[in-house]
Amino acid sequence: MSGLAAVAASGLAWPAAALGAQPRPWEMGYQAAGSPVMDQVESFHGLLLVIITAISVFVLALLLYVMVRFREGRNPTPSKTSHNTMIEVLWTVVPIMILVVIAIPSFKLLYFADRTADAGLTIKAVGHQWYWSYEYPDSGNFTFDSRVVCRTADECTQAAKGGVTPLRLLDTDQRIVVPVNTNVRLLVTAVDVIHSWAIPAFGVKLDGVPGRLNETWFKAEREGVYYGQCSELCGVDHGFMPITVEAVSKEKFDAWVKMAQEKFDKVETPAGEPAKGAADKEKKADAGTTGGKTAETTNAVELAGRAQ
Ligand SMILES: [Cu+2]
Repeated sequence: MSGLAAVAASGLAWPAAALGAQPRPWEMGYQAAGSPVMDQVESFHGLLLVIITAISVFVLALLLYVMVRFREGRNPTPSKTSHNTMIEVLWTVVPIMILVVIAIPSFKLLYFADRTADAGLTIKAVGHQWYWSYEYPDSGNFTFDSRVVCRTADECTQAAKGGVTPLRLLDTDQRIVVPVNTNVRLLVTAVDVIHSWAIPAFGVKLDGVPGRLNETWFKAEREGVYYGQCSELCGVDHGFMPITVEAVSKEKFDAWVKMAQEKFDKVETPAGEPAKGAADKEKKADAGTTGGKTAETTNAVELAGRAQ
């Protein structure tokens, strides 16, 4: 594939997510972190795991000791003691100290994940029943829809391109493309019901609430494809509105933006009135005319899926 063709295909084809992150069968831990927030989520998780394990082992040991040492056979006349100042102070102060130890990194992480001061790019994600649309307000203000490619193993096999089969329920017909190692400000909203934009490897899970604009950020630390799904029950096709982010080099991203500015529609609706534009889009989508080729093929896939 020539360089230019590779650029044109970015966000469209489905090569394996070599360096990105995707769920794997029987995975027990997290997907490999791909953003600084997720790095911190992981280390916070590590701290909590140590604390809760220590507490559980300590309580279990106490229980076992009491069951053996103070059983009726060994301790026929129980003590009538009802107060012990020392131990009461201890079981008040020690848990407070544990909570403080947890609270400090917890609040640090909350504020760290909340927003970034220096964003190199802004993306707005809009949840719809049942797909996501995206806007790039500071890259030419274009917008596109992103729909699930295949719902069943058969559909995925049929949708294979160049010997690569798209991931079931995870790949989209149009990926979000971002430059690698760049802070991306992510704005999330919705037009109908509450959705939630989530990419596990970025440590991002943010509700899209109609009439509100929520903010968070991520920085893809390596090139590749990152997968996520809508994470708020939003209706019958909740499980069929995946999120796919492709992180590419800055040069590739600039070339993609140029292509995207020509290919995709401009955002027409003024800020603060997402519902109207979305309603028009829905009508167009029903007629099978939105967004040219990709929307048509996906609509066909969607209809096939519904018919089952
Ligand atoms: Cu949803």
